[in-house]
Amino acid sequence: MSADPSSRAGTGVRPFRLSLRRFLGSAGAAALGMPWREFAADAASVTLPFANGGRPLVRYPQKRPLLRLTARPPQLETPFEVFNESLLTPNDAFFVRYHLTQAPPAPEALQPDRFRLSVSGTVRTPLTLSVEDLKSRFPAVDTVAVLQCSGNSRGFFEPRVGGGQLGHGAMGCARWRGVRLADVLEAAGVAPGAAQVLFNGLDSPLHAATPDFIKSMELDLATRPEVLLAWEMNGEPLPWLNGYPLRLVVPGYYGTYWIKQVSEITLVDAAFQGFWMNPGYRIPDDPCAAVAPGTTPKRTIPITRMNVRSFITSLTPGAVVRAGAPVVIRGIAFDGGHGIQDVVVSEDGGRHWRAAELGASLGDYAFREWTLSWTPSRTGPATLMARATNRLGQSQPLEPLWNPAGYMRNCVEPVTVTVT
Ligand SMILES: Nc1nc2c(c(=O)[nH]1)N[C@H]1C(S)=C(S)[C@@H](COP(=O)(O)O)O[C@H]1N2
Ligand SMILES: [Mo]
Repeated sequence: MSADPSSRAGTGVRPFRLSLRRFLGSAGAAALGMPWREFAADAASVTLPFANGGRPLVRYPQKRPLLRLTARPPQLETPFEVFNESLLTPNDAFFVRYHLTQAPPAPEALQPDRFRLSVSGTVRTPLTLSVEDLKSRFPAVDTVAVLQCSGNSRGFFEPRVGGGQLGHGAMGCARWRGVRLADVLEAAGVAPGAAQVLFNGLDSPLHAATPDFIKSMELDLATRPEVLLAWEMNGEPLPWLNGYPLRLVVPGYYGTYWIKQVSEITLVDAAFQGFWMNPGYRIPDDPCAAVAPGTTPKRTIPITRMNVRSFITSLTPGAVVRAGAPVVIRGIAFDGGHGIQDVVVSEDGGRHWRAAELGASLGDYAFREWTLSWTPSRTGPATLMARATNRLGQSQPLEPLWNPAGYMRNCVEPVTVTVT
C-alpha cells in the first residue's frame, strides 16, 4: 500500500505567500531571486524514464527549479545531474517531501520567539526548549549523512506500485549540525519503563480523519550518538522546506524518521501503533524486504536502515562517448552506515567488472565518490553498471527486487551509452 492518504496534486501553496515574504524578508527574497507571485512551473520540464514521468520544473522559496511531483503538500525531486556536481547536495537543490496537506508549517509558527520543542511523557523532568536553548545547553556536533526517502526510485518498479512515482532524486547528502538527541533525553531524565520515543512536527492534516505524521523509534536507536536534533544544513539554517528551524537527523535510516519542524518528543512505555508506523512505512519481514512481484507479504515490519546503493552520475542513458578517447566514469555509493568497502564497474553489461577508485571518505553515512577511467574500444551501445559492497559484505542485486509499497530499491542501475 502507498500509505499516503493526503498526497494529492493540488493547486499550489498560495496561502503561505504573504507570510513567507515576512519570514524571509522582502530583501532576502529578492536576493534569492524568488518569484513571489506563485510557484508556477517554468517552461522547462523533465521526463523521467517511466510512464507518466513528465514533471514540471518549479522554483520554490530557497530552491532552484526542482521536479514537482505534487503541490499540496510539496513534493519536489532533485534533478539527477546535481549528484554529479558535488558530493554534498546543495540546500537549494535538496529534495522535499511532506505528507500532510497543511505543510510546510506557516512561517509565523517557526520564528525564534514562537517555536518550541517539548520533551515529555516517561521522563523525570519535562522540557520546553527553544532552538537557542538547545544551542546554549548542549554541545553542538556535525555529521555528514545521506537522507533518502524510502520510496526513492519507486517509479521504476515493475509491476508499477502506488505512491509517489519518484526517479532517483529523492536522496541527498548534507553536513548536519545540531545536538545529540541523547543529551537532550538525558537532561529530561528517561524514567523507568520508557521503551519508545515518538516524534511529531508542526505540519498537520487538513481533515480530522487523516492521521498526524508521527514516527516512533526504540529508545536504543534514539539514544545512539549519531542521532541529532539539527538546525543547520551545509553551514546554513535549514531551508523552510527541509525543516526550519529544527529537524531530526537519523543517519543510516530512511528519511521517514527524519521529522521536520520537530516540536514534540514523547517517551512512551509501549510500542506505538500510529498510522505512519502501521500500516504505513512497512516492508516484508524478510532479509531482502521483497516478495514475488504482485503478491502481498505475509508479515511486515517497520522500515529501518538503508540498503547499499550506487549510481553512475557522470554519464546518463543515451550519452555519447568517443571510441579511443579516455573518459572518467564517476559516481556515488552509500549504505546505512556500515561504510562502502568497494565499487566495481562493468562496461559490457556485466560480463567483466573492474574495481573503481574510492574518493576520500566524508564519513560512513555520507555519499562516497568513486571514479574509473574507461577507454571505449568498440563502437555501438555500451551498457555501464556500478555495484557497491559495504563493509558487512552486503551488495546490490543485479535484478530489481519488489515489494508492494515500492520501498528500498537498490538494484544495479544500468546506463546504456553510445560509443561513436
Ligand atoms: N514534519 C514532517 N517531517 C517529515 C515528513 C513529513 O511529512 N512531515 N516526511 C518525512 C519523509 S518520508 C522524508 S523522505 C523526509 C524528507 O526530508 P526533506 O523534505 O528534507 O528532503 O522528511 C521526513 N520528515
Ligand atoms: Mo520518505
